[in-house]
Amino acid sequence: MASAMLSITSPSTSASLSMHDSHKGKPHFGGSSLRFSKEKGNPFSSVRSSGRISMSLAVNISRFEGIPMAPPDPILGVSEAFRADSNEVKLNLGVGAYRTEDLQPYVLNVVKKAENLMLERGENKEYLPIEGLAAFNKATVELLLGADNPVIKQQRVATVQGLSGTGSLRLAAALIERYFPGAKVLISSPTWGNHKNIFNDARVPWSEYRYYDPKTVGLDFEGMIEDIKAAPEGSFVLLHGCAHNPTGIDPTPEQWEKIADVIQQKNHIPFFDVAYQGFASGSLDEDAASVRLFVARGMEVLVAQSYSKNLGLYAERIGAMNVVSSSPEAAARVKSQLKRLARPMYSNPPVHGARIVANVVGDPALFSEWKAEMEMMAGRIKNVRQKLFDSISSKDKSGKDWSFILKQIGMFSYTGLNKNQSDNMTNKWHVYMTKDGRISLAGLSLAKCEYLADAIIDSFHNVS
Ligand code: PLA
Repeated sequence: MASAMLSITSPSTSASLSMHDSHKGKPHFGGSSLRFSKEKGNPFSSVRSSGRISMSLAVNISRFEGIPMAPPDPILGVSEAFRADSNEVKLNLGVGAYRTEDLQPYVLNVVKKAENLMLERGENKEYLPIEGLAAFNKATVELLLGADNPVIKQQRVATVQGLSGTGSLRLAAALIERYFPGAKVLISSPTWGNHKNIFNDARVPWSEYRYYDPKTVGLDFEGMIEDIKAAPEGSFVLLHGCAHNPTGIDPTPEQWEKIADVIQQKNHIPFFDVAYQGFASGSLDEDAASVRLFVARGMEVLVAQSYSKNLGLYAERIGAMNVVSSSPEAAARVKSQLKRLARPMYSNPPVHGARIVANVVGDPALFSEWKAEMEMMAGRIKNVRQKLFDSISSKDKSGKDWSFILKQIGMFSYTGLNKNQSDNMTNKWHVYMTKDGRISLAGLSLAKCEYLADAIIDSFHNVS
């Protein structure tokens, strides 16, 4: 609430007035309403002279009065609303965060083992170099491209540790803004909601290419190719490496080849967001096939990586930005600029998650244990996907085809529910989800599938 202290002095009077509401009872002097002088250093205190009355105005209205309330985040805001709901049946299918069958958060065993190793070694807490932990950077690029990929041996990849997927994308956006002024980033329609925020904040122009076809509940491949072709030469094309968020629909290997053809023809630069490697299919290699295909063609490629999902390191903020370049010299220059951009933003990245990744990937026993745990997580999601489909198909007598649920991959299902229907899911059924109709199957258990099926059927048929 605004409040202001007003003191008025004259040879004969001295008065003090306090205002607690900027709308009601606002005093007017000589017909002019209370205004703040912008010329003075402090815009909220002014001294005015009016005839023989001199007014000294000390106003303790907040300096942040002009800052409006921001809307809740469309994804993370869902978790806030979920926490505020006291109903026991509530279900959080908003954010993509893996839960066990008991709907509890899960810390991977390999992560605990890696942390024990770190304790035993008594690692210190010194600053990392700006580019991050060397052992992590080596491990992460090898995991992405395959350890024997020639571009690694030829030192053609600039890899810097980033603040998970988001921070890595943001760093690359800053590089684009600085060295490719005016270049556009093409993003899929729809895409992960934060992509637009990232490029907006970095002042990088973007436009959308067609991706999802609601009629087929599948990929609009023709539209995608047309839009990529029509974009100005040398645009960046943002692609989801696997498990497209939010649709769960990926191009086939043949389609990836055609996408690479057009991108090459148009001299575009592919920019991959790899947030789910190993989490979509259960195989690290299979989920990196799209990126490797582009790299094998000799193309220059940007790749942001995240370990939030595949190693469950959400809060550790560990990921990387990789720029595959056509020469080791170009890679060295790009890396130097990524470091230069990172230094004033966050100086250097956090060490804990980087050590976990380096320990897990660098130790053959832990590495194979990780792969088994990843398969287990991906498998649990596939099981609830199947059970949800079975439950909906047997309960819904309308004849609607729900088989799209089984065609989607990764942790999400794009249900096709509109905003009103999604609101009904939350308001009536206490199922928390994003308003675009996306549900995170990683937050669902087999036991809750029937309940969710009832909620979806009700929302779909009874709400328009
Ligand atoms: N890229 C994509 C495609 C993502 O889906 C996410 C996370 C990220 C990057 C970034 O994750 P990170 O910064 O933790 O590495 N998307 C989540 C979470 C899982 C979120 O919105 O932040 C989602 O629910 O969509």
